[in-house]
Amino acid sequence: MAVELRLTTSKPASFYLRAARSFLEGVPAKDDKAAKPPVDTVTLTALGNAISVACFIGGTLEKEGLATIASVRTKWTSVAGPMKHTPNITVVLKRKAAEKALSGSLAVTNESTSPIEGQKPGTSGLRKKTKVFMGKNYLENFVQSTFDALKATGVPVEGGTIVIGGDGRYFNKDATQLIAKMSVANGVKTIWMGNDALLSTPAASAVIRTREGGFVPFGAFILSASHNPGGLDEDFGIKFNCENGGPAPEKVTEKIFENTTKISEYKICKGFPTIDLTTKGTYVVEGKIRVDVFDCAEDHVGLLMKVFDFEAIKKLIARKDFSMVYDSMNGVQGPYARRVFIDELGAPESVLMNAVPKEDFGGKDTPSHGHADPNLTYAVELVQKMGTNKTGEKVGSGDGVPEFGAAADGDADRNMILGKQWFVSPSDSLAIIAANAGCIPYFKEGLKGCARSMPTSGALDLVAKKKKIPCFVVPTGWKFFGNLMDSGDERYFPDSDIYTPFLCGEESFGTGSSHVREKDGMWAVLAWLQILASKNQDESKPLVSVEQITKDHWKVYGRNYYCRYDYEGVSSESASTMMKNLIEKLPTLKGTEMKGMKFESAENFEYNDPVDKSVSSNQGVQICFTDGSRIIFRLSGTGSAGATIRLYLEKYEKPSGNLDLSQFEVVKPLAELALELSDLSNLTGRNEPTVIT
Ligand code: VG1
Ligand code: CO
Repeated sequence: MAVELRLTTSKPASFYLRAARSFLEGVPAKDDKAAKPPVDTVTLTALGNAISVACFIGGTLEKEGLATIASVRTKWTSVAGPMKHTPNITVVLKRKAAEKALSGSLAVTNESTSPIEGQKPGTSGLRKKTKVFMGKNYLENFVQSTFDALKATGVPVEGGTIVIGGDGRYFNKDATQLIAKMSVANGVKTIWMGNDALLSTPAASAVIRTREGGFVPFGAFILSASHNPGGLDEDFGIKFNCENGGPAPEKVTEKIFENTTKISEYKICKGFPTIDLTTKGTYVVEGKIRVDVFDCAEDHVGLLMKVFDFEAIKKLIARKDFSMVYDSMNGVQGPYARRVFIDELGAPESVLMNAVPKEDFGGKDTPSHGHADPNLTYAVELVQKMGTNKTGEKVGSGDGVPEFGAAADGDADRNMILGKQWFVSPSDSLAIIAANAGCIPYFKEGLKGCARSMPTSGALDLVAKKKKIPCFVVPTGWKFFGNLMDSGDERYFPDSDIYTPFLCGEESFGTGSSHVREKDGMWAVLAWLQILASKNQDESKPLVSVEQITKDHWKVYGRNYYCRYDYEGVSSESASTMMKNLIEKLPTLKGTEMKGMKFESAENFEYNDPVDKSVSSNQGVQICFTDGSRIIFRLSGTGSAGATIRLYLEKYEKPSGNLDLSQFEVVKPLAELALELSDLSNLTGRNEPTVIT
């Protein structure tokens, strides 16, 4: 456990000393109060005159032998008032009794290696078959190439702190230990790891941004292939997140890739001990390298408790007419779900489904076939429980069906939202959260900006327009939201306009905000629960359901009927040919007609980042029609073999129009047009998509 104590001059130093001491020693049970276990890390932060208090407490507790001062950092922070800036100190204390001395050798060896083809990171890191990753030097080459790229761009790797963790899939633990050995060889002094080598993607981001006062690590290696099945014969992946907690931007991933094509040696401390990840605490290796193993959920859940009003959500959950289930799909989310729903919100155990992380996410014999992918196709168990079929239509009478259901993917950055016999499409979910943002404490001053990926439906744009806030359209992949969320931040873009607090999302079941720099599956679920809580404060009135909230939204904004077809496992050659032909055709389309539909525009999407002015081209083919409909083609960047073509279809219906049709039926004519235009079936040999979401 870790806690932060914010020291002020309004209370005497002795008060804080007692508080710090009782955290480090723990408190025995007394009367009806349960015992509090000791806390391993106490972070003291102080401004101005309180700085001396922090030094006094740190010094005293170290002298007493209760704690070690692990680090002292000073910086200038901006404050309101005439001073504008004030000095700030962060003193990190580690409980002495939780420190374990470990021996080993810190000798560095340079192992020779040679480039391995195909190490180009995709939409979200590098993903390949697990056996490929386990092959000689594969992981080593990528990790060393990353360190080299960081060092070349001035990132303080030497003496720095790194975070390592993953989604718990097969090879996660071994990879974590290997990266630890390589990190030390590359000059890292402190390693932070979640227990059992677990860290969800949003949690890794939260650890970077908040642990020990925030922004201590220079980055994180996250071991995940997201929802791709795990196992020896399935997929593995790795991505690097930077010191802002967000996925490495293209300029970094390009440098990493370039390094992988030239690498000749990697550094490793072969004698660095294997760390026991099952026991939380601090390991001090040879008196020099600190390894902190901490509860994977504590930082993330701590942050979420500041973003949301947990008390209000607790009341909703306690309502007799409210019930919910949450499917962690045997990915990394289980421990987080337990902490949030059971420990903090007081929900019954029955809320949790598949809450034990497994190396194969349950494997082939489970209803999801090991695809920890929260959508109508793969989250079979949850979808059944919620009384719908895989096209989101109502099945059965609805008796006994919970009011709310949700799921996460393998690395817990995705979410699916369901009501009783009701599916909320991710694009709608994003728009509905935007429309109701005011009930979330983090947004109470109002949203300053929002964004969606290009293929995500335009439902968000309609809300932004009404609220008069900027709405950006970025390429697919969370890394493109990063600069917008760092806008106006003194560390990165002090002179840009400020768009935070910021809300963003993708059609691919990803939603999040500027509280971290990753999409956040738990955040989206809590956002929905907060909305439900705010609409259901009076227990004597009937429950306002998820279905009702969605329909009310459509009545105001209209409905963006939306659907995505995936053609998985097609040959890379045929997929590129199709895209190439399509791109060539684009300039001839505007103003012409096909199947009674008139082309309004046709482009190969290019993004001009408004914050750092970088340009990303070739981000998908977007074709718009005069009636407001859209079709988009792009190639997936997350597969581990072959190619996946994604076809996105959208048709807008005004508030006065028919809002109650099936989205899958409404977009069918658009799909037919798209298939004819692209000649997809002839070129790839595919008539039907493999997955429809
Ligand atoms: C897919 C989604 C994209 C998402 C990415 C990573 O990418 O379409 O929206 O950001 O996965 O999500 P692609 O290139 O396959 O379309 V995750 O949860 O897989 O890390
Ligand atoms: Co994911």
